[in-house]
Amino acid sequence: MHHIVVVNGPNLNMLGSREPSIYGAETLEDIHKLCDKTATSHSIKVDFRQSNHEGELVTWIQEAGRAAAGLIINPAGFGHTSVALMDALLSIKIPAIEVHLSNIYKREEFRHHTYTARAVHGVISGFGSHSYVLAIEALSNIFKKNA
Ligand code: CA2
Repeated sequence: MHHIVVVNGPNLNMLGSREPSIYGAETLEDIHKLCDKTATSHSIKVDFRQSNHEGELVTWIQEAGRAAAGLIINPAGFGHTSVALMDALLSIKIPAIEVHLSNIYKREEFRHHTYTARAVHGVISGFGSHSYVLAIEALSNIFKKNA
């Protein structure tokens, strides 16, 4: 069984409480459950995490690089600002996929660029919680190809 880490960045713990028109009505716990269900159907085990602290996110990316088969990251606001998260992602060899709930290219211009996108296999943006489902499926395909 492959083991993946799903890392969620700042403010995503607030999902479901505000801005449902942009981010949907689901809570982060709902997304956690959806990831567990999707991963199980692909024989993948998920370690699902959220932090508001950049350094903690860097540590989790490094740990995933040592211990997991793949990484999914919603860097949230840090994607647009953090060279440190980009460097952490560049330092790991496992496939990593960046996800966003909203379509960042349809929103304010400052959201169109993420540093993290330079360091990941691919980016999935704009499908709400289904972005996470698509990312798990993409990792599953990569694992099968590399088997
Ligand atoms: O669309 C996404 O997933 C984002 O990563 C979400 C980030 C935003 O900064 C990115 O540009 C796109 C924001 C996450 C904060 O979500 C909240 C949800 C409810 C209430 C407050 C914040």
